[in-house]
Amino acid sequence: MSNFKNVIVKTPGESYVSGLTTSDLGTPSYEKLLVQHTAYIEALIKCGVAVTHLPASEEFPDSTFVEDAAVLTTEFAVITNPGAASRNGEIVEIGNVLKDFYKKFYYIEGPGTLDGGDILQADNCFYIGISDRTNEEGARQLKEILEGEGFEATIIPLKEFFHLKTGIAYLGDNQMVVAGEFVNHPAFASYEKIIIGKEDEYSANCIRMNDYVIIPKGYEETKRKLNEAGFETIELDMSEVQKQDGGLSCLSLRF
Ligand code: CIR
Repeated sequence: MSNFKNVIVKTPGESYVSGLTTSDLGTPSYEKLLVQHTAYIEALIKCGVAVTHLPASEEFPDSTFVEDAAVLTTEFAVITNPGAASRNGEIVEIGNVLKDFYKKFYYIEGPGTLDGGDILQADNCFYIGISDRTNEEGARQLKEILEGEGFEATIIPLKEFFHLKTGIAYLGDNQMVVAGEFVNHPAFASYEKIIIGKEDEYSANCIRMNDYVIIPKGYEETKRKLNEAGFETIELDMSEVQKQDGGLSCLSLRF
């Protein structure tokens, strides 16, 4: 789980600032966003992965959030069927790029919808959130694909979070970062938990990348908890990403 060799990232286009959001944090600065995106790529390189860097697509304002277009394992790729109409076409480019890395593909098909942000892998177990973007049929299709490939899959209807991974991250070695509705959720009872408080909730979307955990900047409690648990952290300013409901995991496909 923490042994990644490749990542795919995509430069945000200028249209990013008019993409989808539910936040009231204001309009992002495109210039600041590009600086933050470049720092994100540099952090991934520091973690020792090869970066496939896709150019911006103005016709898809949210397409820098590449995580939503696919679910990847070591052996196969699942191309999703993103639940937001304006984002659905993003799967074409990602599907093409993944042909350089995978031979085996599965597809989520309508009426099923599914966003990669709703999928969390913890070793042999997958957790599939049902959200405004991922519906029951999409979740059911993915569960069937994963179980057919020998994985366990648990469906988790979300109560508050935007995507499943908005509030949870797996660090490897049975350790789970959890916030909000996941803190006492029975599905995660068997994990060793790093609990993130309400005010630090945004930092629950962090990513274990090989020897590091990348976290958003400005969450001292989260950094302290992770460092105490033995993880080396890299902090990144995510302000312009957060304004469009995005987090660290959303900006890459890691495999
Ligand atoms: C959207 O609404 O689709 C984007 N503005 C944010 C997507 C964030 N992606 C993720 O959490 N995986």
